[in-house]
Amino acid sequence: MTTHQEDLYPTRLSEARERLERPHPAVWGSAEDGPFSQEELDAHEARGFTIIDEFISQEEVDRYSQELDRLASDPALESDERVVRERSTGDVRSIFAVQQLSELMDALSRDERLLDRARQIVGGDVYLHQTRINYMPGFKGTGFYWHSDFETWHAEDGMPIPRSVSCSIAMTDNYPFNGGLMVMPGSHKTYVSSVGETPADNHKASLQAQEVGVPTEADITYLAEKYGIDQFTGKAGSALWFDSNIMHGSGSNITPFPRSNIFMVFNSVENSLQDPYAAPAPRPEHIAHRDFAPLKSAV
Ligand code: 6CS
Ligand code: FE
Repeated sequence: MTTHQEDLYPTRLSEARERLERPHPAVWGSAEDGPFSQEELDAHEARGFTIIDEFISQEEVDRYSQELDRLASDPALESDERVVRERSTGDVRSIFAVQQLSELMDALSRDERLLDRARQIVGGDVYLHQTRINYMPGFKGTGFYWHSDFETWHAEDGMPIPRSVSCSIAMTDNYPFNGGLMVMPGSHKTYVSSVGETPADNHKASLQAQEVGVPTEADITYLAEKYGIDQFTGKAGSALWFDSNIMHGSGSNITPFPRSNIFMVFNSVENSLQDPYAAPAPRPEHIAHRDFAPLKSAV
């Protein structure tokens, strides 16, 4: 485990500090490096996210949805640490490290439609930092309070800088009313430190409901007034590519319509995890992968 040269993104502090204008870009590659055009890359740099409709086919949606159902009902995973359950119902909330549990998910993580875009955005080779299926079941699926993924990955996993990108593929239709993801377009350019130490084993609580590392209401108000709030809606099969530091969250889902997605995080091999910057110990491997070998395309 390597130690830190410097901490450009301090957080989990004993007292509040000024919001920080991010010194790093969101986009590290250029139009020649992959399928995104220069206009698309420029828009991603400005907004911090990119939506691609019909990213995968309906046939793939059907096939992956069956796989999600299989994983969620597999008795062998009943008490597996990769399965996170809803506090109120015990329903499956998320499953982590899905590429370890499913050949279909492993192949998807290496699909060139994902790898080429991830490499283009982070500039060069990538490895999987995290994969997750969020089930957001109907009626009682609970949401995710406002947060920056990078703030957690920096503090608890030791990710040095925000040089990683997430791809969230909708497995069900994302309506405005069934717990769809909200993002603040452009907020990835501002880094918000949080106050409060990270407790030991924080992930055991945070993956059900994050409380440590979330921004203050004043910070959320500032960002919402500065950047606005966009709601990601889209048909099953659409993809949301988003920067690791964009402020996002989702409401709970009381409708009958689940809002499930497959979530894959690609980190630059030049940004591999060090010691946590603000936690007593690194999170377990199934949440923050530490195999930094470049991800190879599925042949
Ligand atoms: O802690 C994490 O790594 C996870 N937490 C949230 C709410 N989003 C990113 C990631 O899946
Ligand atoms: Fe998140």
